Amino acid sequence: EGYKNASKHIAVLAFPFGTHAVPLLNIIRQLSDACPDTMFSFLSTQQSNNSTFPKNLDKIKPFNVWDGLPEGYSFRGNPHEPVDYFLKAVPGNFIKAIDAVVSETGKPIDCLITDAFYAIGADIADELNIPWVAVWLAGPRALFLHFQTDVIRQHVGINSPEDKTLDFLPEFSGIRVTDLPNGIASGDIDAPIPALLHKMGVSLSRATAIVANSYEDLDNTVVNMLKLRFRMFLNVGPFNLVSVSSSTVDDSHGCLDWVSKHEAASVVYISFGSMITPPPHELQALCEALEECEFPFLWSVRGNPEKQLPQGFLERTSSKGKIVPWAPQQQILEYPSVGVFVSHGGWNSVLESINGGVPMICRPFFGDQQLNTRTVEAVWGFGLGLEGGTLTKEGAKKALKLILCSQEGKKMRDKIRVQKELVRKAVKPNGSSIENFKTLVKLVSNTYHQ
Ligand code: U2F
Repeated sequence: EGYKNASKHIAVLAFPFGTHAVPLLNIIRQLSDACPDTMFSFLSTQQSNNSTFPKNLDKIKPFNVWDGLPEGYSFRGNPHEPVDYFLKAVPGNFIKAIDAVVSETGKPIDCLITDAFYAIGADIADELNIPWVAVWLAGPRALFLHFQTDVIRQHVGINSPEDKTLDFLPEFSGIRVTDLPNGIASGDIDAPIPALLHKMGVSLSRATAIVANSYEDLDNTVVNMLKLRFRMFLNVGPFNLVSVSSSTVDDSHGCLDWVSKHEAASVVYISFGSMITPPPHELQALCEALEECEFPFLWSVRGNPEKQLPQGFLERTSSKGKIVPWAPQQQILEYPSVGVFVSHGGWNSVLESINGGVPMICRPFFGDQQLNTRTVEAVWGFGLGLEGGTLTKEGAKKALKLILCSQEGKKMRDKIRVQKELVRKAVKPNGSSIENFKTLVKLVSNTYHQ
């Protein structure tokens, strides 16, 4: 239907895990609003499409690709397992789905937009003779490191025992080899995700444009280094702020009412993102720290809190704490009562903390999270990592008290509020993210099928 009258057809390939598909769809919705004569086909797994698509969108149609899971597969708790299966099905599943979409709609594809993870986008776009726009959903610093993987390996080797810093890369002298995403210079570099990201780093210079979920003023020197190396590097983020049409707030657990009733900078907000639950002894340590410090807290817990948290904790802390299965995080962090965010250091969480002006305590687990943690702590100075990298009772108490009760914590708050002003400016009319978005719209609407 919509396809017949559309003058252009853009295919979007999403990565169906973590917080990738949601911000990608948000920026696509914004793009769709700006390009009303274009149809978008959004390709992801059925599970991802079911949870990502809020309702039937007029000009963005979901298409399901095979998830690669063996028949009868049941999830046993390791979040990496379905990812590895899925990556075995890529690119075959996408190529098949693109063919199906084209024959079903009768519309050839004029432009390919993919999660930057898919270097295969370069080949597909070459074959169809159309532009490839790669969307990088994390920070510029992580992207730069993936792009420089071979250089880093030449300097520090692979799995070398020394703890070197990356001082051979400008702007990275505060970053240690141990802060790198797994698989750049340590771990199993041939595992599916490291192999995918390595290939991405090598192929991104073939992209017509790279669109990043960040803004110009954050890590500006690194951003400028990326601009020099790529054909077009556009910071259009934070996508969740740039795309206003998509903000429907689900506050079914009354979190916003709860945070609104507390004093300025007094509440601890806790969330480890969409995929992670810390191990039991760390949950225990965090609970003990919260009980002893007596700060009010709001905690978004994946799974069953009765089972995961120490016995009696929920009852003992019921007057001080609120535990929910999912929270409107971005809005919560905008309340002045939130004083600190205990996080896993996921990129969206970093952006939302900046948008709220809330200093962070990070307990990273995988991917870019350790890099984000180190950057927050040592480069930007608006948050803390933990001694030894994990949650202990004393470590958590110390970090919470430092941020909520000390002069140093106040300095961190001042620093993150400077970024807060900058991010708000970036997404206002004439702001840098909005101007970059206009460039993207121009690029996408000038494409035609040759
Ligand atoms: C992966 O991200 P995650 O999903 O683990 O973590 P974030 O990037 O921080 O995104 C979490 C999002 O989920 C939202 C929250 C963020 O937008 O506001 N959320 C919520 O609304 N309510 C809740 O109760 C809990 C979370 C990966 F693990 C990271 O390392 C990457 O940086 C990231 C982007 O590539 O993807």
